[in-house]
Amino acid sequence: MTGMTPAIRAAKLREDFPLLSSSQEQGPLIYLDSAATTLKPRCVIDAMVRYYTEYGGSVHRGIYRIAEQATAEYENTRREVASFIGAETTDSIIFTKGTTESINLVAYAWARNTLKPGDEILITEMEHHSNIVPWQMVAKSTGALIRYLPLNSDGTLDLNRSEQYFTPHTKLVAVIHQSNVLGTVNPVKEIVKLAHDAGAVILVDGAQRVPHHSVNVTDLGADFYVFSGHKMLGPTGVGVLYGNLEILDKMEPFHGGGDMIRTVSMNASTWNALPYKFEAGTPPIAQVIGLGAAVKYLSDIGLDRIAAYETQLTAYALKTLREIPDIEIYGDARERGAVISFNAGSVHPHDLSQLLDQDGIAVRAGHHCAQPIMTRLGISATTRASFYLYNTFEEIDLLGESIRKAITFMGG
Ligand code: 7TS
Repeated sequence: MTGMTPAIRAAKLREDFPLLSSSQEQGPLIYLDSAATTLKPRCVIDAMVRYYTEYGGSVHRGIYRIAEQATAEYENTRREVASFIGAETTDSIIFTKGTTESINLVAYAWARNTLKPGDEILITEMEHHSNIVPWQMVAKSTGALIRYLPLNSDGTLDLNRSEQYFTPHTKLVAVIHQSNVLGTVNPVKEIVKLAHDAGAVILVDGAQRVPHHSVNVTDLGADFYVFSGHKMLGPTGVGVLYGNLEILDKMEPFHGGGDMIRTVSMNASTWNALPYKFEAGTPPIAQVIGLGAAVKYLSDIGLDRIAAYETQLTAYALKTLREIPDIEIYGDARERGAVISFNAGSVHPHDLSQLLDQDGIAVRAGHHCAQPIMTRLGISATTRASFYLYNTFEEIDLLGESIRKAITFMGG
């Protein structure tokens, strides 16, 4: 065990998460898959139950008490989110279904209407599929080209020959803030400058960053910043698109329907103001309210304390795993998040994760929706352990023991 003093008391905090005290067949749940989705604290679940049981009306419509309360809580989350990420105005905060939908919104409503044959979309070799596939679809429909910023062998971005990648042809840069496979934290502020100096618009995928580290979108200066509620203690079905007001203002809507219009005649419609222009139809009200509770929970603890604790956990996990013979860990960036991808001897990641599950340990095995990284590493899959504020040093010890057991069981 470690002699370090954790910046937060995970043992106390764990009481807030019902799934951590539920009894599983294999004993207590050791949840090491927060990069996929996080567990939810009681306050988030309660906030959604309260909406459904006490004031479950629709938003922006009814002129009666419960609808007005629903609207107030929904819009309150928008304020909480804006302040959480340092946005200057709530008009720049658009609620979506998640990171994937936020990226698709930009792909459909901005890129498809803007890019021309020969324009370049610059992404990186470490993107999640949701920051690759929408651009491939845009490229197919507009004639734009996709280029990839390469990786160094330590899993960082190779920005040495940036002038070859950021050119007058570059119209859009889309980059992951923190890798969901390697843990690498990219120098996003520097990349925003490179993009803007080249005259390009830049989108940053913050799905793995916002839950773990304070982010200030105003300071970063990216034109679009996207993330998901369910990876930051909130419910599934809600995410955020932060956007530069000038660009959002010029963009056509993504979806047409109720709430996003100002007027509708038989022949034509005009659009509502921001952010409603991009929120067509009845939104995920309970989920947005749940996200508000998650943001409040994280803010009350403090992102700096969470980040400091995760740095300790990750260092301890790296040390624990490196002591196991035949372990290969992918990615060795100096600045990294609480996610570790590895392979253990000749044991297939799927077998390993099944064996770990027998000890109650939940990790993810596979390509983690980032196949280009796997290609770059020359492998087809990894096992991935990812950590969050509720994980403990003891759980990492148990992970280490369970991996050793699995390697022995599988004969190396
Ligand atoms: N971007 C990154 C960096 C991600 O890690 C993920 C999900 C997404 C986008 C997509 O988010 P969604 O909420 O729209 O699905 N990543 C993972 C993962 O690593 N394991 O499962 C999902």
